[in-house]
Amino acid sequence: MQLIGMFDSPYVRRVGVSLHLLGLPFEHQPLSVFSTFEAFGRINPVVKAPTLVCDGGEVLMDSTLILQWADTLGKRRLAPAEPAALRRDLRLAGLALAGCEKAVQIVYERNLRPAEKQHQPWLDRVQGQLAAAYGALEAELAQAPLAAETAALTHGGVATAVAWSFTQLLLPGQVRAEQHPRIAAFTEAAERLPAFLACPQT
Ligand SMILES: N[C@@H](CCC(=O)N[C@@H](CS)C(=O)NCC(=O)O)C(=O)O
Repeated sequence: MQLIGMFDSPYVRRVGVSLHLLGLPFEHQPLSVFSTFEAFGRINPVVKAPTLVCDGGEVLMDSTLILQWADTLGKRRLAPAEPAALRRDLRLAGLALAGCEKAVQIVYERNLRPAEKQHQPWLDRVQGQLAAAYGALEAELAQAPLAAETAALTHGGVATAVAWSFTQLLLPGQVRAEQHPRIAAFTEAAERLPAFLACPQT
């Protein structure tokens, strides 16, 4: 299978890290949705990263949907089987993905829209949502910590670490590590694991 997209996207990175954890070999094509739009479009005309080209040629997109399928192929699963554990993991993943989405929206607003067309009320709203997502995620980890161990990682843990690393890299100072010590410490440890090292975001 081929994973299309760059690891500077938290969604692409989430899929790459997860494929490593699942022990599923893949070819990585680091095409950009911006600088190589046309080449990307020849593989997936919707130009969404991540895109996964399956061995049979089918083209999947959206990290959560790709991982739903990949989870059926590996020797292990990253989605917990037990309902209460799954519910919590989905809550963590949902908060982390909201963090990704809001961080991406801020980056796009600042980098893609001309300065005179930027709309501060929209930015204020998105920044509030970003803070809410990470505040709730930190509260979840205060209730029950995540283990940064290869065998223990789930979708929620992978999403938490890639979201935090992405947000810190692209929006330094926007969401402060001192106020989110559990997310920061978990991410620092997760980033040292082989699956994360295999998918560097820079
Ligand atoms: N919900 C999607 C979000 C994917 C996404 O927004 N990817 C960005 C790159 S970070 C993208 O494809 N942007 C180009 C575009 O939307 O035109 C997922 O989980 O995969």
